[in-house]
Amino acid sequence: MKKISIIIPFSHYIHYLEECLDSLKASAFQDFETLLVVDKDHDDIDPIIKKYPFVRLIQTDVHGVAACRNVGLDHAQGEYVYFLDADDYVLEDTLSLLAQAAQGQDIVYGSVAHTWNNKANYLEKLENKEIDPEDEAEKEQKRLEKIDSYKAKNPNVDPVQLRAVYYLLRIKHGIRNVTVLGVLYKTVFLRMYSFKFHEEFRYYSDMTFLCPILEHIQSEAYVEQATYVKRKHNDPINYPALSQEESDDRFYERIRAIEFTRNAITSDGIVRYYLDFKVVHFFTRRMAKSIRRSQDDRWRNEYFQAMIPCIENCRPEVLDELNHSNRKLVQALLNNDLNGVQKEVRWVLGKKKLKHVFKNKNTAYKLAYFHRYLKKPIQENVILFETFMAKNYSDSPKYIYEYIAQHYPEYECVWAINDGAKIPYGAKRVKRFSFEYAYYLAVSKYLVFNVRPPLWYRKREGQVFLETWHGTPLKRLVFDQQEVTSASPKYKQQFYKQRQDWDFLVSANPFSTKTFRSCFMYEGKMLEYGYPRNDILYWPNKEQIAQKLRQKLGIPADKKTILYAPTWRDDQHYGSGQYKFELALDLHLMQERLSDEYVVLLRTHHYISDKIDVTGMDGFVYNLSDYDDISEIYLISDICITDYSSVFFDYANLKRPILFYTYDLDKYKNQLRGFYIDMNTEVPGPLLYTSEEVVDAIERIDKISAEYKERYETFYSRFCCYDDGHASEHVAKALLGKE
Ligand code: C2G
Repeated sequence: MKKISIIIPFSHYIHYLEECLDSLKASAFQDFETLLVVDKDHDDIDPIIKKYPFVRLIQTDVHGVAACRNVGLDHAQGEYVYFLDADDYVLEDTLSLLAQAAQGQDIVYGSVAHTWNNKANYLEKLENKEIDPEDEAEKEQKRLEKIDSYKAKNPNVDPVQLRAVYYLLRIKHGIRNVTVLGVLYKTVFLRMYSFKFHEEFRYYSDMTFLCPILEHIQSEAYVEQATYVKRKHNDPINYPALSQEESDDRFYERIRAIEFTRNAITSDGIVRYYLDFKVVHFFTRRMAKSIRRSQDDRWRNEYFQAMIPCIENCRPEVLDELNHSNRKLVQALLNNDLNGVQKEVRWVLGKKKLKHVFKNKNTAYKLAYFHRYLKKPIQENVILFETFMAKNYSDSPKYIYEYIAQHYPEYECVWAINDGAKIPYGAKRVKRFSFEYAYYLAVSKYLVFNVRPPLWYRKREGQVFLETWHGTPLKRLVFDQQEVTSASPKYKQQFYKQRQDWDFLVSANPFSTKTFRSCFMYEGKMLEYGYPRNDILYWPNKEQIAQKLRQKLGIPADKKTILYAPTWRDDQHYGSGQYKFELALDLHLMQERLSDEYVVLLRTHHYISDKIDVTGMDGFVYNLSDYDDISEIYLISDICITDYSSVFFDYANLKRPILFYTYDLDKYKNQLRGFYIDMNTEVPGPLLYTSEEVVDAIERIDKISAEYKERYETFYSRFCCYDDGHASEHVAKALLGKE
């Protein structure tokens, strides 16, 4: 007999399942059987299942997680049963830790960690201490205190039950988080009492299984380090987890599942106490807010009515323990006093908001935005521009602006800009996240951005939003990105909403058009004229511009230039929007071998907060990371070295040599992002993996150019085909309706 039967219910999202089964394959403990119970409504698993010969496939004609788990229970032959969801995974030692502790107890449980990431990224975050173990220790301390305080009040409580309830009902989380995951259940114990999931429930069946079990256990063990990793889905639009599904039925199901579970529990002990606690918690913490704020009237009508008997049915001591404000809320509900509930919530939320404003005085401009500026009329001739979160004056918005300023002076142009960049033609300047900024976000008729506006921006009827974006995509973006490691885990959801505001999106080539449609799920108008920021690369006076810039920067007339412009890495950051960059290019070696002929122009991505140390390299390395506009830098660069940055799509317009310093290609491709095109066969230059290779390549740059000539031409006609120096004109006219 195997020690453990692992039951995996499966319906959708095969990529998650693969990672889940991989985690079992990698488990240090292998004395288990894997029952993959396939829902009748399921995705095709044939393409992957052969890769996992250890899996016992059980095809069913049942539907839903509860029913699939029950089928699994019927088939389980192991000494213990362990539920694993097809979108989650275990760590290498999870099962062995549990199995070692399992010496005949009814249940043995570990901890459940929540993440948005796959296993590789989760482990990396753990190693980098981005997942804080101290937080866990604090939680544990609180749990122990609660256990002691309950014991003091109820000296007769069964200590085995008490401990398990505290850990497994996860008091701090709502009803939604009652989970059967992370636990070994002794199979004979389950069979003795015929414990089953109630199949009527889609979202809340876990409590129908777990609560009666907790009431009957006689022995248990807890192994904190045995982690079950529960994965949240970062794409609730295309791949929603059960907890992210929108459903009209969810509220009533919750109430019905609570009632069902209350009836299934026989005694009036600790399990019942905590179930009631959770009901009240749900009402005071979540439902009350929806009653006040939701657009959906059901919260104030039928849901409100349905909650009354549910709370009436709670044990009185649970209500007695509430704080003043929550007691008032519950009392108002029990008196069927909707106004009373709303008044109390308004008061509590108002207090919170005020506290927040006092604490973060610099967010007062948002209040002004919502309460004053959005009520002002839209100004028909005002255009607001912003590039890279107001960090510089550059990219396509700069060139669109300059075209408009020269040809349509009747428009009032406003630039969101944080530093001292010079802006010609007299545009008004506002600092990002200031009262003036909020004002212009609200009243400008036109908005031109190359990244997204702040999340709190609300597009008004009559506003026209032009999204220029900031590069032809090589790295996978948004909905094409499986993992989101750097941005907010809610990135995809937020993006989905924000991209609905775009009236126009700029595309530099047919490839971008196709890719943007898919990665942004964008169906709106595409402006396919090339990149306004690349116009300068075609201007007839580009040589003069280059000469002037070389002089300004003090680059010796007899030296050629090598631009090194790498991108940022999703996994290397200090805090939000602040990325680390460790220079992997050996500048000393370059100086040693190339300085007779070349100088290096170093340019980090705007996300990078590290200042690269170039001391002792004066006259050889020019750090242009703070220079506003990279397009101007292209004009003075004889060779461009990059990695996975979109820089090379633009630079290729100049038809000058490009080298790719891809020292971390595998990680970038397989773990961090993934690419849209094959770097090995489609980019217009060689992939180089060491500084020596880079230097060698520069020394024989003419040969390399000849070698890559054909590939460069194909690349040029595929990606630079729209750029002709007139993109700004076309885009500006489209924006202002002047075509
Ligand atoms: N850039 C720069 N200096 C660098 C890297 C980038 O000035 N060292 C500028 C270039 O204009 C580049 C743009 O920032 O085209 C975007 O940078 P990427 O490195 O491509 O990275 P990211 O900001 O993630 O954008 O579709 C494009 C993607 O969205 C990538």
